[in-house]
Amino acid sequence: MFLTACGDRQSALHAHGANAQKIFDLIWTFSAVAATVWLLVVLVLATAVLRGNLAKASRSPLQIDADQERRLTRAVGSATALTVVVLIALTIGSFFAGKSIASLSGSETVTVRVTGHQWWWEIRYPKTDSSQAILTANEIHVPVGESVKVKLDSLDVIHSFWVPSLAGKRDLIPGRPSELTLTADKPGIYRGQCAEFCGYQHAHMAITVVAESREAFDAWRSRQDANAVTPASDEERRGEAAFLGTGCALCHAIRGTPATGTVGPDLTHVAGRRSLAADALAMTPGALAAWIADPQSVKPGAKMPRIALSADDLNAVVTYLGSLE
Ligand code: HEC
Ligand SMILES: [Cu+2]
Repeated sequence: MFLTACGDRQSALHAHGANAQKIFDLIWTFSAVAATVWLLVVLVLATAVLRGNLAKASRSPLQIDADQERRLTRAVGSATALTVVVLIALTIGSFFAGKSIASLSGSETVTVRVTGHQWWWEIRYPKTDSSQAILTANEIHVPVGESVKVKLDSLDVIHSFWVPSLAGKRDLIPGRPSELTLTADKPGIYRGQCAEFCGYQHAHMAITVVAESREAFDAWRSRQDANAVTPASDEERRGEAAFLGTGCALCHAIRGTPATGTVGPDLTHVAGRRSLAADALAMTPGALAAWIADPQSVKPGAKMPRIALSADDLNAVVTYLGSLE
């Protein structure tokens, strides 16, 4: 297919959950109705052009035929009425699709809070009976087949949460929390994107949703529950010291260490994520080094400054962060 490059990781045309399916059905209804109307209009237009050419030969354009005028008025009147009926029908269809999406809420088994930042997503799972509250970034995990409540808020400007294969868009407006319900009906990795222009690095503000079995989700959650692993080698210890000593800790938290900054993503389990800096880079040691050495060349304007580290310190920090799974 000519759209294969788009894949189905991030596509409203590949719905993988009830919320997205309802929107997909609506897209098809609108497209089918619009295509039918367009075909009819083109047919009528073509007929009119052909018939007009024939009539021109036999009659003066100023000659008015009262009967024909009446017929034309009726035809145009009926077409206008039909247009209004179609518009009303589509409006009602879209209203009920919205209502049925809203009715998905109420049966959620998992809640996740998403806070928009320029240009990354803060992800928080509130405390449950078996687990403490957890804080992570840019990657949401959900158990497949279960309803998930996503609570949305922003701390700076307006962002929009959009994972097209799973749900419709929802804006994150500072001070005006909102929410949506989504279900992933197939295990997989779904990509989403900020869908409201939010500044320089808006295009590099992607989010990943990992839909996995209940067991895998619980295992992930209990890994997130744990504090960061303590450095096991000299290199990792050196990395931790450099991290704590050069200002990283002013902006980043690593649970279990004195680092408690909240300006940037929580790094307690950073190496367990699939990507870096809101999917700007894949999670590899090389990418981690490139990001820390010069975040501004990866995401110009990003709210993380370039911090001069010696090559050895940089390597040690990368080794240390790479151990935080
Ligand atoms: C002034 C605050 C600030 C300082 C200081 C800072 N960072 Fe960041 N950091 C950020 C912000 C903000 C982001 C998110 C950037 C984005 O994705 O747009 C970030 C992102 C990251 C990420 C990617 C996290 C993820 O989950 O994608 C890593 C790793 C990181 N910083 C490491 C460091 C290290 C190591 C240092 C010290 C050398 C450091 N940071 C210093 C603010 C800061
Ligand atoms: Cu945004």
